[in-house]
Amino acid sequence: MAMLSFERKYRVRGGTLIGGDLFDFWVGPFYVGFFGVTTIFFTLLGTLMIFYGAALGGTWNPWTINIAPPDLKYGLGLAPLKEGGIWQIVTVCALGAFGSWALRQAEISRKLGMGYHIPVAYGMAIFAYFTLVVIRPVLMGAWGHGFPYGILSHLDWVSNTGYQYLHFHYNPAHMLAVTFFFTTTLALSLHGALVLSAINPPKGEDVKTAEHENTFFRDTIGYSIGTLGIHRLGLFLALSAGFWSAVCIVISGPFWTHGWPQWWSWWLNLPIWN
Ligand code: UQ2
Repeated sequence: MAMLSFERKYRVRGGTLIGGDLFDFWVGPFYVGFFGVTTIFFTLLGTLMIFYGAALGGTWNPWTINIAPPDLKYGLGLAPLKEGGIWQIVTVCALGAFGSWALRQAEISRKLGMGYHIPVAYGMAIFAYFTLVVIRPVLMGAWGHGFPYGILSHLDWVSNTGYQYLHFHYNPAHMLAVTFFFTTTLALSLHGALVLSAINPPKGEDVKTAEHENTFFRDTIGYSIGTLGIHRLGLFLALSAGFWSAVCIVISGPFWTHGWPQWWSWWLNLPIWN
């Protein structure tokens, strides 16, 4: 990408969290920074370990490649490389890369004098992954409770883990997470459709304004949340989906060991039915 005339204004020095101006430069369109370097380091090492694990696994079929966590007998200790140790290194690299990426987003936000909404939002996705591969395995006493890295194998893990609790859709936090995921798609489809309908008219017609957008929703449902409000709502819905996903898996095992349908016996046991 060519150096644009306005780039000079936005390519400002400083705002780094660590390393001063050591890596405070751009390569082509990309900001580097200390955390750009650590992102590349963890990504390369993690990817190499995945290829090493795949080479040991006896298949190069992308669907069936599997990097499995250690056996439960290794508890919270380090496992030999070929018995889950690769999974442990890949997990450390993944968290190192995701964390570095979030901090790089924070540095760029500081440079531009923006809020930290983007790293905070991305942090919710990291938190959900961290819950799956660190918080829950630690609470349950073994790294073997983490999920395997593979396209089909992680699906099998989700299915098996769900059936361990008989019917995962009775998990109240899972219900909340699913509801937030669906509501996110509803809000984004409303928003995307509304914006395109207003600002992408047929050739020769005028672009419509935010007043048209407000009026559409006031006419249809008597309420418009507004052009800023829809983005606040969208961020809230999406973050809530990630948050309740993390909650619904971390309570399964560490805080509830029966089937999820049984959890609802509190309802059947209410004294009001007497
Ligand atoms: C809106 C608005 C936008 C929008 C959308 C709405 C002008 C461009 C989509 C309408 C959204 C409402 C009424 C909230 C719906 C609630 C849920 C939980 C989906 O008013 O302002 O800005 O994009």
